[in-house]
Amino acid sequence: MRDMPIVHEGLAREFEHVTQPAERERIGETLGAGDALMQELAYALIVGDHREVDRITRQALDDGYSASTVLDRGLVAGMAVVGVKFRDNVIFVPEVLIAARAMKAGMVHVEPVLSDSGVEPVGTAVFGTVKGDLHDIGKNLCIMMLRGAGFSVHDLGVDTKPEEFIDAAAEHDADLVMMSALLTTTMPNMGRTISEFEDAGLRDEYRFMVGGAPVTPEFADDMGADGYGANAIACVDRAKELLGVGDAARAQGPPATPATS
Ligand code: B12
Repeated sequence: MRDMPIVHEGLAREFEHVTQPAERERIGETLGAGDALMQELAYALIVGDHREVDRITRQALDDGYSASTVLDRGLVAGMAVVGVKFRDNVIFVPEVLIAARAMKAGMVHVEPVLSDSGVEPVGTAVFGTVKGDLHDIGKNLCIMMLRGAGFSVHDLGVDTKPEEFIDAAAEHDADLVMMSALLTTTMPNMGRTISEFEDAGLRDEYRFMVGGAPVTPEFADDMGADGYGANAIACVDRAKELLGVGDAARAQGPPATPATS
């Protein structure tokens, strides 16, 4: 195991909560790859200081940091530590909500940079977090990246029922129906949604993509999805593959999300 240097004192203390060797290596590497400013950003996110996240993200983008660096080494890396602390009962829902609010304070500044692809839409997607599930950070990241790659994406929000996917896909004449789930209890709702399209005789009208931390490629296959992606980059790549869109439209994107549980 090899930890990279974490120079920010507060962040180093927070990192002590990450005790599993594989997680220490993966998350430590991402945090350590960030410079002092990125580590300050990750720390501000972990402690839920949305004003600091807002300030540092703006400063970083003004200073010429790429959106993907800010996302990967600051915001997403910080959220990985939050995920570990939550799972290990070091923090609870209120603290996670506060961290999520801080995440959004940063994403607001990253979004216009990622979404500004300047190309004609290469495809249309409807994208929602499935019924019963309120997690939307990963979905929002994927949407930013898809828009940055030239897709027109209609955000259906969270707790999206199968009939809402069906209605939105028809309304927007979508090519892709994209679903996110973060809970093992809501993952099956992705398969149920596909079944409802099937029952309505609409299965072959669209391509279905699924993702979210607990989703595996095998699970995606089993439920009859056409595509799966482990992170926002894979989401864009697979979406382009499914629609036969070339690499030319590819925009800059953040590296993979460090999984934390
Ligand atoms: C933030 C968070 C919350 C916040 C959500 C705020 C928000 N606006 O999203 C709040 C506090 C609301 C919350 C609530 C709960 N949560 Co929660 N939460 C998390 C946490 C810490 C981080 C999730 C996150 O944002 N990750 C960062 C993003 C960037 O990653 P991501 O979502 O995985 O997305 C990436 C990929 O998966 C992929 N992707 C995502 N979607 C899609 C879709 C497609 C099509 C593709 C291709 C790719 C793709 O690309 C994304 C970008 O790279 C996770 C821990 C974790 N490690 O996941 C727990 C976690 C998901 N939560 C958990 C739990 C238990 C809950 C609660 C039940 C807690 C409770 N007791 O009430 C509730 C459920 C509420 C509900 N009904 O949904 C558990 C789930 C356990 C399980 N096995 O099901 C986790 C794993 C924590 C844990 N280890 O215990 N949570």
